[in-house]
Amino acid sequence: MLQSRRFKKAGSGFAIAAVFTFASLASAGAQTKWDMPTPYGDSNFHTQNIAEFAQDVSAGTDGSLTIQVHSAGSLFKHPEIKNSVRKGLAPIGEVLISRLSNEDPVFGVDSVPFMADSYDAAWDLYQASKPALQEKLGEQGLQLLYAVPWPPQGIYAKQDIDSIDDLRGLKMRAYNASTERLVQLAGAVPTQVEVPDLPTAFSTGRVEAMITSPSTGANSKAWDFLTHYYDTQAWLPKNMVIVNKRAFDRLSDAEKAAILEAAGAAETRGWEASKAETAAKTKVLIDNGIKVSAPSDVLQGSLREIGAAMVGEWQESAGDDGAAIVEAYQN
Ligand code: PCA
Repeated sequence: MLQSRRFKKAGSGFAIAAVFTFASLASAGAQTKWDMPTPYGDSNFHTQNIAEFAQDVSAGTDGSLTIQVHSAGSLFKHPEIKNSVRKGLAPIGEVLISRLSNEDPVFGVDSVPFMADSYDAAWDLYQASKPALQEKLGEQGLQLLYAVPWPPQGIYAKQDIDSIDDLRGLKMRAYNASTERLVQLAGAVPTQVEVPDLPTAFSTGRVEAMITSPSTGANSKAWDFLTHYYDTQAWLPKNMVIVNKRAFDRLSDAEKAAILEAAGAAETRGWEASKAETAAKTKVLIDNGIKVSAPSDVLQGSLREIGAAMVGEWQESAGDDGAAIVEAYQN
């Protein structure tokens, strides 16, 4: 159990109280330390936002609750983070929501190509899908604290991609079920690779192209192994911070309030940071020699066709939950 009540609540053991002075007893409040696994590296804006969130929690609880962030899959690898929080091995953690779409299509709604391809649309879709998201997490004893999108997703390659045919046969990196499906529908070959493993996967030839954000491209120094970026703005997948409900319920009311307040601030800050990140990291790509361009009309047309097919597939698999989300989104 990584979560530790380091010290028992003051007064819970009278033998200890007997040897403490009154003054030291008053300062010896309950101390809780939470370990927090996250999938992405320290230079990433999501991780930096989480570091600020952790500071806010510590400040807001006068240090009675501290969160230690374990980034880049160092405590639990990305595919294990959700279950580690569910089981209480870690009380809190971050995951890409759509990593969980194999469990339930509701988790994949933000990664269906072109369903919501701007920040405004992504926000509306988040609001429309939040009740279902909270419900699905709740069934697993998990609670949503906040969610923040990645910048819009585009295509990285080592050559010109003028039409979808140029992707045919390429070994393309995938990061969730929907990128895998998109790659398949484009006639390319998907391989799942976590962000911290990207440089190795490219340098050893396991993959030769990918779809991700300017953020992840810049953080992984894409210019070391890729040359082209096409700004297709296909979707904005979100990360979420989740907490184990039992761990949350054990907190004091003041600690609960502090964590919820810090989460609200992190969500607002994160959406703003993501928008700023899009332009900033696209510039980093350009400055390092990546050829950044808009996709050709034919390429974008084919991607939109694939997107439309995937919207259909998603709606079919998501059934009534999906229909409710789409209806709320359209209103
Ligand atoms: N970066 C993450 C998810 C989406 C993104 O922009 C990744 O590439 O895995």
